[in-house]
Amino acid sequence: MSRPSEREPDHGLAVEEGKPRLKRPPLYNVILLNDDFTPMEFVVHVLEYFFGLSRENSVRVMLHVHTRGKGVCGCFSREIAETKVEQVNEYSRENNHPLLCTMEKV
Ligand code: TYC
Repeated sequence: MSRPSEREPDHGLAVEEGKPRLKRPPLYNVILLNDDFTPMEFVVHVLEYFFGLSRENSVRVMLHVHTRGKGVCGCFSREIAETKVEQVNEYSRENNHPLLCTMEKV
């Protein structure tokens, strides 16, 4: 509650301040999907180039996707996740690979 002051007299009214209702923006996992045709080396390169993963982590994520069907490349705000998905899908298309990237709310 704000206190009365000489500049802002309260005229005897007790006024409760509203709670600051700030919510953190939702986060999205960017997901890579497995397919039978994209070369493993291309997937590793995508993970290094677009997601800044080390070679070691890129190989780990690629093998996870290869064996489990899908895997998380990173976690971002909606706008950043959308941009990564578009960039990866466009890059894969340009290189004639069927690799697909998508996103899921965390
Ligand atoms: N399954 C692919 C192969 O055997 C490799 C691969 C891994 C493709 C991950 C896509 O997201 C992917 N060449």
